[in-house]
This record gives sequence, structure tokens and C-alpha cells, in this order.
Amino acid sequence: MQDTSFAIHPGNEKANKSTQYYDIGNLIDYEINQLFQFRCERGWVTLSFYAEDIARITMKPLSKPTMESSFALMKEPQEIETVCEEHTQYLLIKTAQLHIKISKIPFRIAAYDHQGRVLVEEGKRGMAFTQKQEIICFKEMDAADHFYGFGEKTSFLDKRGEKMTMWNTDVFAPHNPETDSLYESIPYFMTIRNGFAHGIFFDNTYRTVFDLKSSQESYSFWAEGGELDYYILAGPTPKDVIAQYTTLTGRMDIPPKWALGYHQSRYSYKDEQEVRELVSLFKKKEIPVDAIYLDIHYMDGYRVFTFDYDRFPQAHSLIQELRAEGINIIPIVDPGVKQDAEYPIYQEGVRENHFCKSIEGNIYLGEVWPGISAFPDFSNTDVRRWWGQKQKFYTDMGIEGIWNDMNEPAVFNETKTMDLSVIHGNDGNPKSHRELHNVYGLLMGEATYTGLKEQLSGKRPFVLTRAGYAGVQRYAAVWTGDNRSFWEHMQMAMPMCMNLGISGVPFTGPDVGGFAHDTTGELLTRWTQLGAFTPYFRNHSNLGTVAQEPWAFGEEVGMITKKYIELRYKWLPHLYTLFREAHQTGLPVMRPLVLEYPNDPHTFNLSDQFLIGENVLIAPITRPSTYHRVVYLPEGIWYDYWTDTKYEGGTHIMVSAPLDTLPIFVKEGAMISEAPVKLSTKVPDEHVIIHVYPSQQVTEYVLYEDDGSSFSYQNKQYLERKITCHHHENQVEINIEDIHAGYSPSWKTMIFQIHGVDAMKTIYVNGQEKTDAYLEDKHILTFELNQ
Ligand code: MIG
Repeated sequence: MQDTSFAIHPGNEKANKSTQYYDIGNLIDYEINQLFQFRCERGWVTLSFYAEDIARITMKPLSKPTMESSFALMKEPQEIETVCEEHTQYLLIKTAQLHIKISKIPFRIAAYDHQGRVLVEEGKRGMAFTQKQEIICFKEMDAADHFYGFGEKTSFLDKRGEKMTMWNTDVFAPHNPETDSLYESIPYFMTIRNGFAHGIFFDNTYRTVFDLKSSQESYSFWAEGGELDYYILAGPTPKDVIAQYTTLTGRMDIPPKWALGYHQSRYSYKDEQEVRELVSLFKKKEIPVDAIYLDIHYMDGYRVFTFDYDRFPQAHSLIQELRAEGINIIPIVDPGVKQDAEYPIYQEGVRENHFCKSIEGNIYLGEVWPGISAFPDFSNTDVRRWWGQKQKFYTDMGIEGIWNDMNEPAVFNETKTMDLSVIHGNDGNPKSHRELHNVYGLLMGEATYTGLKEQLSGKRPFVLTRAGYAGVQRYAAVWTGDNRSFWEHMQMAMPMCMNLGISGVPFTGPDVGGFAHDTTGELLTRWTQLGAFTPYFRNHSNLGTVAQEPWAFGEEVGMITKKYIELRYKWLPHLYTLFREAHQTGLPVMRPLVLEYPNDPHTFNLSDQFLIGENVLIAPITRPSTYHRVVYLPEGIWYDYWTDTKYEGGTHIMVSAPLDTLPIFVKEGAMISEAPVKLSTKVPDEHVIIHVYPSQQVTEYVLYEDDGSSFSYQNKQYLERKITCHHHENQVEINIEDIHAGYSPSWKTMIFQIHGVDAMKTIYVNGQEKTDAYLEDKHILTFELNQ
């Protein structure tokens, strides 16, 4: 970034130095086994399969790849049936889903689907390396290619034309389109070309760069070191690619329901009194809330695993009281452990050898909030276990959620992180921080999540993390770090979270209202509307900024923010059903339209509207004093959620959105489930409302429900209730079937609301005529079913 105009002084123009890359050359010989090994003039290449539609390719310059186990991977290679055809110029290795072509002179790789459609191919350039052991892989780029994923990046949805670096970085400076590395590194992307999708996961923990900018003919991925180790995910649909990627890197457990409620934070609610006052305001104003965060001021001199006694003399009973009110406390826990010879955590860490060290054996010390601090070496299993057990300090007080910050790791110095020469133990296979930097946050997340899970004996933990690597979804939700109270940042949160979702992380959200800078009532209103539909919903703001709680800007803003927080609670059964789907399939809750409509060019870079699940479209207002916007509705019929006005899709429409309105559209054929408004997710529901937007076809919905708090869903204790609706001529047929009845929900009544009905109909429920239905205005046919 340019700090002064001196940076653009004409004398500073860099000569276009070209790095010397060495191509791996021609194929010399090869071995065909479960693992295919190719010896080339200047490197070795392997090919193996993880599924019929997932191939792994590794390359190491000048010697054999080690194929060491990965930090991201959950899956082992599989014995997949392959056929190998040998031709003079090339080899063709086929599974039922993927055909890999190995050209011999020079060695080049291409992948096709089983119908011969090209997924990836190499042309003039393929795999290469530099004298410094940097590695690179080029692929041809098609004019029709659009690129998604890449974890947490600024700018718009489609990343074609961008060059992106993966290096976990704490960026407090305003995030803007030229901000490159942020807190998360997920070296993976999906290409959508002519309606078909495939993916590449480049499993390399060094600094990596994806270049979709420098050429129109080819793109590349590069790493500062290590092996060229990547997976080709065959698609063919965008959803298949996410399923393939999350087969490799894992999926999240179902979060505790309370983690899906509204969360309130501030840097910091500094003492008990402030927290109590905050809670009493929520109660007085009857605004739902499920969690309150304690930022760094709760600690004694920023020492993790302590409370400041002056500020929180009765922390334990405070936490208990709040829990009784349905509110969880979530304290922040950073990795830095204060260097203090009298502080037990530091003592233990030193004595038991838990901290990161230089190769000579000195503990690495860096400055963070507590002052000079040491950093746990999470690459060692015993350190993760130690850190995990330390969570007991919190769980003993009744805490079930932890917020991990500064885990890039961030250090207050020029490079913003620890020395790259620090050597991580890595369970006896030592590696430099240069190699493991990008997984520090992931491993801290693993330690925290696993530790909490152990301490909570059967209750679901919640972990929020700032930093991570591919696979972070297994342990934590991700918030997008230090944004600002800028309209642009609210807008940017959408593509950022959508691309995180494509990258296997379904549980994400920005700081609602904006972290740094002062928010305004209008911005907070619009942002709360958006936040009600981002998977993670937390209002958070920085030290010294204006108050940003829902009531901070007077009556009108207070009313509207409350209305949207309540709307979040209404939508919980539907959102929870979608979180369950994310747990099962990896599919995100918040989706870019291109995921559902990959053939529709209007969706390719649509960055200011998104879907919740398949068929609910959210189109927030992202500018001040703006009460209308253009919404793109894809093919099909769409209902305005508020007015039931019907629109024919496949076109852009102009909608009105006064300050109290978030445009929401529901697609014909959809069903959504809603609960009554309540002050906390912990309040049991008395009924559930099923909104049906019938179409000519039979429509289907599977409502998911479980206890929301334990892991017993993993022992079949959940409910899957399938509801089908067929609306034809003068009748509506509803069928309800429990396809899995391992849990019986608190609600016994289902209220059906059939939308878009022009006259009274005969209603059959499981074949029985229902006579007590009534037709409301706005063409909604309503009836109740009691169990
Ligand atoms: O250097 O803990 O992104 O959410 O409030 C700042 C104080 C450290 C950065 C986090 C922010 C948090 C703040 N932290």
C-alpha cells in the first residue's frame, strides 16, 4: 500500500524483473499403483484419488514429494478403481468421474469430467519452481471462467481479475478493494464456466498467491515454499464442489441454538455494573439477546484465564444470573500469555515447554495486549490439550462460548506477527513459522473447541475465531474482523461472507454497525436488517466509538432494530434447519445467487443481494438516504415477504424500501418455518408456523429440530418432519410425515399459512379434510394442526 505520494515518484518505478522459473520438464518414467508416481526431468509428481471425483496432485522440485499429512484434511486417499490407458504422447487415467491426462513431452496435466468436458488444463506453462524453492502451477483460463471462494477477501464476489495473497494478517487499517491478506487463509477456489463448476484446493500453508489478473490466457497459484499439493474437485455443480471440498476439509457440528441468536458486544463492557445495566436495558426494551461479550478489559492485566477482581468481583454469580435470563457470556481469549514469573499460566507454559521457541531454544517473546508475551505452540498435540484443559477456568463459571482473537497470530511489531524463524515443534516434525503461520489460528481453534467440548460434558460449545485456515469450519464461526462503520463495509460484508460460505465456512458475519469509526442511526438500522440474515449476528464496536446498542439512536432506530432482531428469532426454525444442512452437506446458509443459478449471467458477480438457503432472497439497502433499490429476481415466481405481491423473475425490479423495510423475497414452491418472537433462544416455542408458497408442482420441506444444545442429535435424537404441499384447482393437499422421529419438540401446534390463494379451498391433511381453515386478507389460507 502507498503511504505517501513518494511511493508513486516516477523514479521509484520498478523494472519489470522477471523471476526465473524452471519447468519440471519432460516425463522420464513412471510407476502405476494406488499412487501414480511420475519422474520428470526436474521434479517428481504424484497422482492419487480421494474419491471418484477428487484427485490429488503433488509435485516436488528435484526430489520425491513427502505427501506429509495435512492440517486441513479429514479424509484419507481411497482405493478408487482406475483405468490407465497408455498412449505414445500421453497417459489417460480414468475414474468413473474424472479423467486425468498426463502429457509426456513436456509433462502437463489436464483433467476432464467423464464426458470429456475440460476442467483444468495446462498449456505453455505447467508446474515450475524457482531457485528459492518457490513453486507455481499455471492453468489455462477460459474467457467464460468466473472465480469464487478464496476465503475472506475484500472486493466483489467474482474474483476474476484479482491477485490474492494468503497470509493471515491483522488489518486494522480500513479494508478496501486493494487490501489483500486478511485474517483467514483458505487457499481454495471454485471456477464456474458455462454453468458447470469445478474446484481447486491448494493445500499449502506457506504464503500463497493466486493470480487471476496478470494474464487473460492463464492463471496461477504460487507458494513461497513446500510442495505443490493440490486437489481437483470435479463438480459438476457448484454445490457438488462445496460437498467435495468439505468432504476433504470437514464440516461444522451443529452449533448450539443460542449461538444463532442476537449477540451484543463492545470493546469493552468494562465491569459488572456495565454488563448488568446493559442486560437490564435489553429486558426493559424487550429486545431478544442470547450472548454478551467480554472484551479484553475483563482480564487482570490482560492475562488470559483470569478475571479482574476490581471490575468483576462476582464474575461467577454474574454469569449464573445471566444464564438464568437466557444470556450467555462469551469472553475473549487471545493466544499471548503475559511474561510474568508469578503468573501460573506463564509458569506452567515455561515449565512444561508449551511456548513457541527459536531454534536455539529461547522462548519467542512478542508484544501484545498484556505487554511482552509468549505464544503457545499449538502445533503440538500436548500444547493443544493443555490449552484445552485451561478452558475449564471458564466452563467452571458457566461459560460455553469463547472468542479467539489475535490468533493470526498478531504481534505489535513491523511484520505484525512472530518471527518467521520461530520453530514450531509440530509433534516432532519441526517446521518454521514461515511454514505454519497460516495454521496457527486453526490449531488454536482446534485446541479451544476440543477443550471446551471436553469440559462441557455433552453440551455444544461455541467458538468464534478471527484467524483460520482451510478446515476452520470444524471448530469455529468466523467474524470478518475490524471493519468500520462505513456503508461500503456493510456492502462488502456480503461478498466476503458469501465467498467464505463457498470456502466451506458457513457460520460467518461482520461486526454489525461496524467496529471502528462512529456508526449512525441509519447505518445501524440497515446493518441490523442485513445482520438478521447473516449466519452470525453480532453487534460490536471499538473502544471510543459512539454507543451502538440497538437503542442508542432514539426511538425510530430503536423500534426498527428491535423489529429485525425479533425477525431473526422468528426465522430461527428455518435458519436452524439450514445450519443442519450445512452440518450435513457443507452447503452455506448464506449463498450467492450463482450457487443456485450458475447458468444465469446476472448472478455471476451479484454482490449486493444473497440467498438464505435455496429460495429466500435478501436485498439490503446499502446506501444512506436510499429508499428504493433494484433487485434481481432469477427465473421463477417470487413473493414479496412483507406484502405477498407476486413477481415474475428473470428480471430486475425496482422495490421500495423505507427505513423499516428490508426487501425479502420468497420463491414460489418454497416453505419456511417461523417461531413466535421470544427474548432468548432458550425460551421454548409453543408453536411453529409453516409458510407455504405453493406452486403447481408438489412442494416439499423437511423441517429439522433437536434439543439445540447437546450432541444427542449424533445419536439419532432429532426430528425430521417432511411436509409436502400440492395446490391444485380447488384443493390444497398437505402431507406430513416424520421421516425421523427421534426428538419431540416443545411445540405441539403447527400453524399453516398457505400464501397466494385467491379463494377458499378444500384442505386435506394426510387425506383428512380440514374444515376450520380460514382465508385472511392478502390471500393467506390459515389453519392449525394440533398433535
Ligand atoms: O487490537 O480485543 O478484531 O474485535 O474488540 C485489537 C480488542 C484487538 C481486535 C478485534 C476486535 C476486538 C479488539 N481486538
